[in-house]
Amino acid sequence: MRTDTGQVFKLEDYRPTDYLIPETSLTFRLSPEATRVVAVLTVERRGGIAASVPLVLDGDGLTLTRVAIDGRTLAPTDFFATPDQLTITALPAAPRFQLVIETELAPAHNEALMGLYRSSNVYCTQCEAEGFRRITYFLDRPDILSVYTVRIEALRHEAPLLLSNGNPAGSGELADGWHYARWHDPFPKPSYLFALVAGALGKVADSFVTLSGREVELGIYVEPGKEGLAGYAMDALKRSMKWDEEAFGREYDLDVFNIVAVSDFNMGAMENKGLNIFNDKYVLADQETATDADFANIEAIIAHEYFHNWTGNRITCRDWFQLCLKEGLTVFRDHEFSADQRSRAVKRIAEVRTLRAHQFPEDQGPLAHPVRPRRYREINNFYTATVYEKGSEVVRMIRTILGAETFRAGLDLYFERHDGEAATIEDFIKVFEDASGRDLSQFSLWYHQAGTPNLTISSTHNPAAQEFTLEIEQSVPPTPSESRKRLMHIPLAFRLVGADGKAMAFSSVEGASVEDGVIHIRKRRHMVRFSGVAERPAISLNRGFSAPVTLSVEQKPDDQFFLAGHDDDTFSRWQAFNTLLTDALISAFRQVLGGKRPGFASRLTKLAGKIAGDGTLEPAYRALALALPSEADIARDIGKNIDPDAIFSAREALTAAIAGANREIFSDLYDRLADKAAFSPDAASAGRRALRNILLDYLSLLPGGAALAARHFQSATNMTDRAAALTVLALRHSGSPEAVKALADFEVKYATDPLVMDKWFQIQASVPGPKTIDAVRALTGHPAFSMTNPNRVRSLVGTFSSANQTGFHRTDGEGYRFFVETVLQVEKRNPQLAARLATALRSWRSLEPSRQAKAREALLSIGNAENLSADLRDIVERTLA
Ligand code: 0A1
Ligand code: ZN
Repeated sequence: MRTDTGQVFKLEDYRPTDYLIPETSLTFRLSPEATRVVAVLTVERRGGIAASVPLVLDGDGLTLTRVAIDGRTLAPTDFFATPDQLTITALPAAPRFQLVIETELAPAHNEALMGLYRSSNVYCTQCEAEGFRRITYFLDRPDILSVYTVRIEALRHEAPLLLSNGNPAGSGELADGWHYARWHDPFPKPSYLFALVAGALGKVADSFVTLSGREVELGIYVEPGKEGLAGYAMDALKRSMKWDEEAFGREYDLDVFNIVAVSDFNMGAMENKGLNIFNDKYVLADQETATDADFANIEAIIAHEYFHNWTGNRITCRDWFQLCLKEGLTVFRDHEFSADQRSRAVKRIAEVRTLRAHQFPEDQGPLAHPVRPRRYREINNFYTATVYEKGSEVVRMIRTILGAETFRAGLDLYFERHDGEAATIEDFIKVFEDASGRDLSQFSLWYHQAGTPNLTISSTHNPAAQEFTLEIEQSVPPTPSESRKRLMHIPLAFRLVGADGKAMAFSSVEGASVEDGVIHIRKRRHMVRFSGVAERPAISLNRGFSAPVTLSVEQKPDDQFFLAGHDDDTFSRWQAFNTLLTDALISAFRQVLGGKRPGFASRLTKLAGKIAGDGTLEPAYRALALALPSEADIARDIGKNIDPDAIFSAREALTAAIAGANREIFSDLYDRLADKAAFSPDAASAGRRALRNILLDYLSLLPGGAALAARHFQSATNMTDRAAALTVLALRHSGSPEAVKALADFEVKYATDPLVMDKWFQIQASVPGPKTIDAVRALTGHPAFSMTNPNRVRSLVGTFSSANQTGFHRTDGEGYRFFVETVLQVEKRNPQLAARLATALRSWRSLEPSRQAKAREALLSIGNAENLSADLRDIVERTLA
């Protein structure tokens, strides 16, 4: 484990290296305990650098067995090696030489899942961000682009399949049952994109003909026997390849494209050139084992990794501060893909919900950082919602400002100008400036400044003058180490809506630049005056969520109700209803704190019924509208002095009120939505299931609810319905005979399917209330649970600590004690996973004082543990700062 050195990496310290490595040839002789790696590097000294300047290579826990230059083994005095660095001082005078480095690894003991490791007897690698240095000494940074040739040797019976990046370049038999394969990747790439897989795997094969008529062989490799579960992933891959050609003119460039699913993986998936490695959760699916959400995730992640081939691989990042260059842009691309494959309106709402659930709390808490950070201690901790999701929103805003056509011209220029390079955010912004002739310098603050901007907006109407005025004020709250903020350029899409629900015209506007329905806010305060507005309009703001900001709007409830029923922008219509729900929940929370029973306006609860039954709206949209803001959403909007129990009661009360007010509509619709057709994972069918399942959630609160959910569970013909019913039983009817039976039946049925058991762990970890901690503790001893598998840990421990507000924040601090124990236990093997778990307490300062004190104590006790990894120390110290 890499312990913390306390070193802080700074953007301004970036310097190009003195040496380059244009060619890398690697030979692996694979064995679980002692794998030999021979790296033959062509090293080039840059012009102007003296031969006396040593070559300093990165390592991480390496065992060096030999170093040679130009065929001569170096003497111990010619170099200095530690497990974490190799410094060679005796270098040839010639500007180009061949360096051979031999190392020995024990993949079977690599539990951090970085570098070369074993997952269920399969050798695999993970090199982003700095895992390559756990394989060999190298200039392990993304601006060192090298052409790789790889030879893999293994015992044929142990590893019949040998894969690496690029195209196959030969294979054959060796003595004693060994065999080998060679791979060559003609595209220069950074070391973080290197990959190797070797083992016994099942294959699903297909092919794809590119726009220019080249045939690409496609392979998806899975655990033998699971080939039948890879069909959806293959279909998603082919659709992604086609879409990238049509939407962005990007064609695939190698002869093969392979995907391997492994069961031990720290993240979702990895875009290694020509050889994507996936967490098997995001490959394997059928109706029996995967939910509609799983299908949608698989489609999105397959697309995301594939799209990286251009945005990340062909054009990579100069340094890790530029991570959003590949991630923000690639998330934007996968969002667009899913929007085109599914429903754009529904997709946008789902994206915004995710952003608010994950990125807003990050931006509003101690871990806030700019989309392009300027410093880090541990880069693994910067694969964040800010870099990914906010990064994508920033790209979306560029498109909003430039218009779709100019945006596309800018991207074309980006591919043309920077193909084969390691680029920066400045390069990225420049192509859009050049393509549009606009100055994006103020806009670029979105990359450099942390925090979620807020817009305070009020309006006045002067009927005599036929003038409607919006007073808009922007503010960006202070964030760690950025107390003073500069004014941002915020593109705010809007519409004035008349009583007939249609857009109201205006004759002129002054006070801000307004183009194509977008107000460009650039100053602290704008008075935006619309002339020729006879009647007072309702105002639809931040349409389509044009900017990732919070709004404080003085809006009359009547207008909000009107927009919730009439806004023609589906996102804003959803938003209007969601705001009404949030406002009601916040006042209910206050009532609960004041010892009162919360009450709700009947026009609100009735509107829920109206939306549910509105056949003009897509079922998936209706399901999203009926999903109340989560407890965490409510806590975030309240902001301080959070009592999770009071939030829970308020939310329960509103759910019951909506169910009670709409009994007949809901139950009638629930019956009508029963699917009689054969299962299909398409968006429309999934939408109908989503609506029916949320109706079940409401109906389960009415008399006979547990029995209804039990019937739903038993008659389910797919995992979406089965898991939804189990959730309702476990969460709403915890401890009931129906819940106990369903949980037991599920466990028996899926005991040998780890990915399905994850759902079982997850559901039980979500049960609200003080007793859940005991169940979670007990489940850590379940035979299907393992502290070494990231998916298992996230399902049980991760769900409990980041998605169970009442259980985790139990008043006596027991949830936090469990959290400290498990984080420290996980950290010993897998620091990256532990650091992610530890972010569950990032919003500790918004808790009420007693919980806050206990949460702080928990963080301090992690911080005081000995030999803490760089990953965990970084998170804990920033959270406490
Ligand atoms: N680049 C991947 C994410 C990723 C990052 C780090 C990893 O290992 C520590 C693995 C994957 C993506 O964006 O999909
Ligand atoms: Zn990515």
